[in-house]
Order: sequence, then C-alpha cells, then structure tokens
Amino acid sequence: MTHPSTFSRRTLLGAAAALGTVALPSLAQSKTVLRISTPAVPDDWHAKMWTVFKDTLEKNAPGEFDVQINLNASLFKQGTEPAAMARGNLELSSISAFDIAKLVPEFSVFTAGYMVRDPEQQQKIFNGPIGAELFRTVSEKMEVTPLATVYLGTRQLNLREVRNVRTPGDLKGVKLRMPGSKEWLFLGEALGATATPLAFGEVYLGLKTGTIDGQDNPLPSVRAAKFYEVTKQIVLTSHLVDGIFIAISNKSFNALNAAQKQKVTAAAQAAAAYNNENRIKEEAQLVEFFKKEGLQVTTPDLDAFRKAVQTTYQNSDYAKVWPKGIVERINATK
Ligand code: KDO
Repeated sequence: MTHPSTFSRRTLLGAAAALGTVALPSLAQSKTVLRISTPAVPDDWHAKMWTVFKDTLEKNAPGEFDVQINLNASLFKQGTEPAAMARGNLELSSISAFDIAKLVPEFSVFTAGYMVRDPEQQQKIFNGPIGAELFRTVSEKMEVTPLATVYLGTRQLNLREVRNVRTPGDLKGVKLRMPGSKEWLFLGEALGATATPLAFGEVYLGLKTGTIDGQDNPLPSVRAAKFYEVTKQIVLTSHLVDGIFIAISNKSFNALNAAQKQKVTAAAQAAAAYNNENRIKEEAQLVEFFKKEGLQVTTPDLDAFRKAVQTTYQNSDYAKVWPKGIVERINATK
C-alpha cells in the first residue's frame, strides 16, 4: 500500500511537472516573433539601433516579444525586404525612399538630390503632415507601416583614386556604384557619373579590385563598412540627406493589440532617436578621422552640383508624379 504522504507528494510533483511541461512551451509559443532584416553592418548606428529596439521592447513588454536581429543582409537581400514584409515573410526592416518609390511613385521626391536640407528638416517633414499623408499611402500600397524616421546621414562621394572634382562634368566616365534600382541609378547619373548597380555587401571588394571607381554613402557608413581602407578621396557633395524608415509588415502590426502596437512604435522611435543622435554627432567628426587615415577630403562647387542635379530631377518623369505643391511644402518646412 502506498504511504499516503508519499502518494500525495508524488501526485503533487506529477501535477507540477505536468504544469511545467504544459506551461513552458505554451508561454514560449505565445511570444510574438519579430524578425528584422537589414543590410547594415554591425558597427553602423542603424544596426546598433535594433538592439535599442529590442531592449526597449523587452523593458516595456517583458516576455511578450522575441526580437531576432539579422544584420549584413543575412536574412533577405538588400532591397527585397519590402516585398518580404508585404507577403508576411518578414516582420520588420528599415526601408529607403528608393524602396518606397518603386510602389509609391510620388515618394520619389525624397530620392531627389538636394531636396531635403538637413536632418532636423527631415524629422519635421516625416513627423508632420507630409509624412502622415505619404505614410498612409505607403501602408495601403505596400502593406507595411512606417513607425519612425531614421537619419541615415548625408551622402558623399568616395573615390578609389584622387580626382579633381569641381562640377558634375568632372565625374564623366567615373564608374560610380549605386544600390540596385533605377531610382538610385538616376541619382548617380544626375551627379554626372556612370552609375553602376551593386549590393552594399559587395562594395568593399568592388573598390578593392577596381571593378568600380567609387561609391556614395554617408560618412558614418564609410567608416563602419571600412570603405576608407580601399579609397583615397572623399568629395563632400552632400547630395542627399538620406533617410530610412523603420517599417513593420501590416500583417504583423494588425495582429498586435492596441497596447502592443503602442509599445512597438515607441521602441522603434527610441531606436531611431538613438541612431539619429549618435550619427549626427559622429558625422561631424569624421572628416578629421578620414584625413588621419590618409584620405583627401575635398569640397566641390556645391552650387554647380545643386543646380545640375535639381534641374535633372525637375525635368524628369519622376517630377511629373510628385504631389502638386510638395516641393514648396518641403521648402516651407523649417
Ligand atoms: C547603400 O547601399 O549604399 C545604402 O546606403 C542604401 C540604404 O538605403 C541602406 O540600404 C544602406 O545601404 C544599408 O543599410 C547599409 O548601410
């Protein structure tokens, strides 16, 4: 006969074990998985910001989310993230104005060189009525919801060999790597170069071996991806105050409850704020860093570049689909 106390202890243990085995997986299963894919290299601010996103979310919604960060385009190739999110195969990414312009043509106004003045104006544009209007269309047409605007930095030219670059005419014949879409290539051509498409992850080798003569990126990315090791010059054209947008697939966003939506949005905004603050600070210090690394840093005739690039865009098919009055509204955003 079983001793009553042994029996009851066993029963209790059994019940606890049963509870444990049932409770643990069901808790784990109830975590919402948020996979992030980005081409950013680990040392760049817009890679590190995702850790801020993850930590903020864990703090505000402990145990509710399983945030998985995939850098270096290891999960999805650069530029394929929006389609993956629209299909519900990816939860989060940071998407560019160029990605958006493919499906929301009027957004190409933000792919135009010398359109946005500086990071402060960029934040005001996208956090104000222009952003609200355009993001509504983005959500409808792309099935993703932009949550925060990230300053990627101001794009500069970065050349393999030193060249006297004063005006766009001086870039004639220069094989300038651009990311692989027609909107990006148009920008490279507008600068006067011969634009050639290449994914971000292949740029270092392209510069090293000479399959390209140069690339354009904001200075913090030139540092983080170590392009300065394989180039000799930076030309401060400041041709694009570049932004990317932390976006979540509508399928994932709509599956969240109201409190979770608010917490995910707040975490995205904290991540963007972390990036913006650090990137702006670093950007101001990098000319000295590159000089110390032995690069020539030159400033071209900015009026000549601005005029040529703006005229090219104004006369292009892109400008034909820009919302009426948007350039004036952008310029009036102070
Ligand atoms: C690039 O490929 O040059 C670019 O700067 C384009 C951006 O839109 C963004 O994809 C960025 O690369 C990556 O995040 C790597 O920094």
